[in-house]
Amino acid sequence: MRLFFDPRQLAHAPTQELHNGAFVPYAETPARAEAFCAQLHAIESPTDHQDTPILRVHDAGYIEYLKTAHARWVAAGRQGDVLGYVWPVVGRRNLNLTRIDALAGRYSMDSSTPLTADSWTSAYWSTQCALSALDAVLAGDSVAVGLCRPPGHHAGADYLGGYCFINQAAVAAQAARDAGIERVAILDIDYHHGNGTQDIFWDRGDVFYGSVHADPATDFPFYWGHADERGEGEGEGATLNFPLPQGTTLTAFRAAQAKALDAIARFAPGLLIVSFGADTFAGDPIANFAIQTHDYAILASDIAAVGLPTVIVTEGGYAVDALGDNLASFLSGF
Ligand code: Q9C
Ligand code: ZN
Repeated sequence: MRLFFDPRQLAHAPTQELHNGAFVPYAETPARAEAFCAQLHAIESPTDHQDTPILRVHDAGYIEYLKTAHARWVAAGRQGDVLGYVWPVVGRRNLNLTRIDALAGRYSMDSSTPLTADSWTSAYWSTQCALSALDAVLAGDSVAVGLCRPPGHHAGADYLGGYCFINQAAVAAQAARDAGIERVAILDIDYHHGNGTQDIFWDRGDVFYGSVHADPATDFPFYWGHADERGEGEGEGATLNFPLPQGTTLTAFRAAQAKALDAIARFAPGLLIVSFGADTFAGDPIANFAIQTHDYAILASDIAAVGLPTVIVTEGGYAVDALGDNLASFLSGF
């Protein structure tokens, strides 16, 4: 199984995030990626696919913002990381404003995702890992892994959020479409709903999105991931959500994942992309499911049994000391 990681993914290191009204240490640390790599062998450097596949999914103005926001922040006399504080409420006009604070609201969906001078570089190489894993599978491997950090599934076409800047799963899915695969399915089993991935493919019938996650009535990102969200237009029925209550253990999670996998099998994709988050782990510091380390091998076996060529990208997982074991257990199921 080929695995891809680039040390430039470690550079992005915000110091703090706004959490429940106070600044706390940032949960999405470079140490997470070091924990992935410590357990795994023969990790390869990704191939550089440039910006082109990223711009197939993301808005050009948004990508320009990611590249320049920190320099604009410094030019405005600020210190520390870029963080917005005013958001355009749904329905406000899309004005062509240039002040950094206006842009920070325009291009984000939350206040938990500080942008540093290195965020673009780390997110860029995280994305190249997903694209390199896709290359391996397109060349005939049955499964390959992008060790993606920072993660991606909360990032939409024109917004960052939830520790995510570029949506690796979405970029890989679109690249697979562009390589001639007619239908692509994304299975998202991070603790949180992947609002960005859902938004990007909401009205498309060629990319299926199925997610098992904590009920957004109680958990981030709140405004996405409810069971009645099923896509629209040509995408109607190609989005499926399985929200679960806090405290969920393997049995209920596995049953929900089985429903998502049944729908994926019926969709008959040429490729499966798995957004894997280990924040469903019982010991996760910011989440509330109760999956155990050895459970991940069982969940992965169920996915592998569907028999689709599979690209795995990593999303969340914040119990750093257990993260390497949890990922290794998951990969062992393949
Ligand atoms: N008080 C991923 O797992 N922080 N993102 C919420 C709640 C955002 C998690 C703060 C959690 C995002 C990829
Ligand atoms: Zn998550």
